[in-house]
Amino acid sequence: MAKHGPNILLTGTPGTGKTTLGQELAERTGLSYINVGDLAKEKNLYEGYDEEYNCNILDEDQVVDELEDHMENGGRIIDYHGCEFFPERWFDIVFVLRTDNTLLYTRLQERGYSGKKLEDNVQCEIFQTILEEAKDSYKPDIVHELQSNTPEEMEDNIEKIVLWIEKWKQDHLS
Ligand code: DAT
Repeated sequence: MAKHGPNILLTGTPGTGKTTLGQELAERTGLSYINVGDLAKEKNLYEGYDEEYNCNILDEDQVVDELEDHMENGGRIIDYHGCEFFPERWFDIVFVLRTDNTLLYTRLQERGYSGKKLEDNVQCEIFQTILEEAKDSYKPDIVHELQSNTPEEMEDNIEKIVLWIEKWKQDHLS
């Protein structure tokens, strides 16, 4: 069955703006936005509990099973702070959001992160962990790094991706 739209992965360290970007893109293009963290919570897709970080451990296989039909239909925007466990074939394009360390630190503090959780997430950004993971998991020509420091950059990213989606639809659906 042909896809009715492209599948897009938005990834990056928590706090870089994936949710804001994904929801706005969905509103402007009609694609469906799926937040993997929320999906896991809603359907209880966990395989245990991490005592150190006080959070549930995602059951990656169950998440993949749950998303498979969505991805086959196409037109999905997936938001998650990791990317190596999704099948490579799912995505037409991958965006890795990046934020300056000091800005990110403040955003995550405002979200209520502190201590080790805050430090580890900022370090994840400093070491470009998710960018490297994306480059290792997908063809380099579909992985794009996006700066997400200011509202202007957010708007610029939205506009560029909306144009990319329109072009994809022209090339594949007409
Ligand atoms: P994520 O889904 O990656 O965790 P988010 O969309 O929830 O991130 O954004 C975290 C906070 O940062 C939220 O208050 C919105 C703000 N934010 C995100 N991207 C931004 C940007 N480019 N400029 C200014 N603020 C931004």
